Amino acid sequence: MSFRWRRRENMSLKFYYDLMSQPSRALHIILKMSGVQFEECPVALRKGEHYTEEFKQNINRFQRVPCIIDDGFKLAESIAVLRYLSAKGKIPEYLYPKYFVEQARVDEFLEWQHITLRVTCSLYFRTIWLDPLVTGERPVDEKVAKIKSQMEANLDIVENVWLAKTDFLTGQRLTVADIFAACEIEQTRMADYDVRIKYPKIKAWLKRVRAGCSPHYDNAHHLVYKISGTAPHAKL
Ligand SMILES: N[C@@H](CCC(=O)N[C@@H](CS)C(=O)NCC(=O)O)C(=O)O
Repeated sequence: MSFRWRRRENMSLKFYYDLMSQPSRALHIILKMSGVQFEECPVALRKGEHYTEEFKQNINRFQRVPCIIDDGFKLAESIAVLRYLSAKGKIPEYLYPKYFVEQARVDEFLEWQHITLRVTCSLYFRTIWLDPLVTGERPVDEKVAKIKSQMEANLDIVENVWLAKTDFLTGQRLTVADIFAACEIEQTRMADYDVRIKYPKIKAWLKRVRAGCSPHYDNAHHLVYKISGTAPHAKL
């Protein structure tokens, strides 16, 4: 195992992440807000560090981030990590409720977002920003239009359903649902998409989420802000 990932063997929770990854940022913010002691193990996806045999064998067999190793227990999938840490009493109840009815509402969002908001926002980001960077080729206009409309169909649902009556996605208080969603939506900044223009409720909600997670939100997003050329306050 590389020296970088072996620095502090005595720290029982190791968190592997890349701040360019949406679920990595969400978990990073949640861990910081929860006051969990953990070893920071950054993984540079752009350098392919997750494709090494070492990463596959010793860290995550799926070769993705985020993931953790807790006292030798390896776990991938951001939502599984969240639930595991919550079951261990590491996540405060206000972020991930323990009462089953309230928890079910947050879970409803976490289950909904995977193949809706997450898939379409990340596809937009990949098509407009990542793929052209890798291939040197401009995306086809028709493809961009289609992907944008698929993404906006889900942003419409966030605006008109999840945020229809409440300040946050699952009620009047910030939970992990808001943090996961905001990190997905922020990713589109790097592809020059400004969600705030068309979606006033999302715009106001993002402001609330950022304030509620301060200073961890900006710390986790510093790369996103830098790449997108928008200062954290820009257009907010
Ligand atoms: N469902 C997973 C998604 C993990 C995922 O897609 N991670 C991406 C970064 S956002 C990754 O590691 N990609 C590396 C690759 O596909 O090569 C989760 O929520 O943790």
